[in-house]
Amino acid sequence: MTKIKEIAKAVAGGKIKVVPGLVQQALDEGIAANEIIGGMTDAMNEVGQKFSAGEIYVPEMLVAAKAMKAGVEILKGKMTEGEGAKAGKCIIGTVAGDLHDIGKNLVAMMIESAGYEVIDLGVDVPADKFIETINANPDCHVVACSALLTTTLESLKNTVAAITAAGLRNQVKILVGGAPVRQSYADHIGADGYASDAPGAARKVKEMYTCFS
Ligand code: B1M
Repeated sequence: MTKIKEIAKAVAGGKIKVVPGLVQQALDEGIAANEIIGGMTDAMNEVGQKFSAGEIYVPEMLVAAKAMKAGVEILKGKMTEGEGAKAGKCIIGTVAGDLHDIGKNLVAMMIESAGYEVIDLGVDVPADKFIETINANPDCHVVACSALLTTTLESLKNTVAAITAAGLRNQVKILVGGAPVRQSYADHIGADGYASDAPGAARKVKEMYTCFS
């Protein structure tokens, strides 16, 4: 079994204590951080499919998530996204009603590794909290909102609308993403940008900052 497959199996099986060691071994063997993340993400997709099929339940999904998070901890600072980033700030959070944070954390790590200061508001973030944080950081020009449930797409829409209603669209660009989000939905709700994955999100933040230089 390859190291990546071994890591994926341990993540899917929720082996929280085993995963960090395997990830470290993979790094020591010269395997790139992005490849390790890819293997762990595939494992989470498999977990999601099993959940949909009724083969596993929320507790199993939760331990798999904890195992992946333990692996991601080892990779902090090892993910890279290009050179020559322009410094700036980015506020990030998972929208109200949504507790998923693995993807959002990866996006935050990637944006950070691209040279930006990240203000991470966590999960289940109400629109008001985004607004309060934008107001408290007038030098921040990008807000990144993550949504993982089809039911919280509405919350994403409300967050964009609230930031617009607060008159903050001249100060910040809004980037949206997460598994159920598409470019068409981002356009529909009036977001400034969409990315399907963490490296893409970091690239979008850089692009958005060029509007303020
Ligand atoms: Co939940 N869950 N979950 N879950 N969960 C999904 C999302 C689901 C698809 C599983 C399934 O049914 N197949 C399903 C949603 C179905 C739908 O909406 N149509 C689901 C469900 C139903 C639920 C509950 C309702 C279950 C229940 O209680 N009955 C519940 C909801 C809780 C809530 O949020 N209110 C729930 C709970 C949970 C746990 C708490 C147990 C746990 C989350 C733990 C945690 O995050 N700390 C969990 C997990 C682990 C999953 C799956 C298995 C894995 C999610 C994940 O971490 N993926 C997931 C199935 C799946 O995704 N296949 C599932 C790995 C991660 C790297 O990918 O988050 O997609 P992802 O992030 C990617 C991209 O989306 C993108 O970049 C990331 C990396 O490249 N991206 C962005 C993300 N944010 C971005 C922002 C950007 C740009 C890109 O710009 C701002």
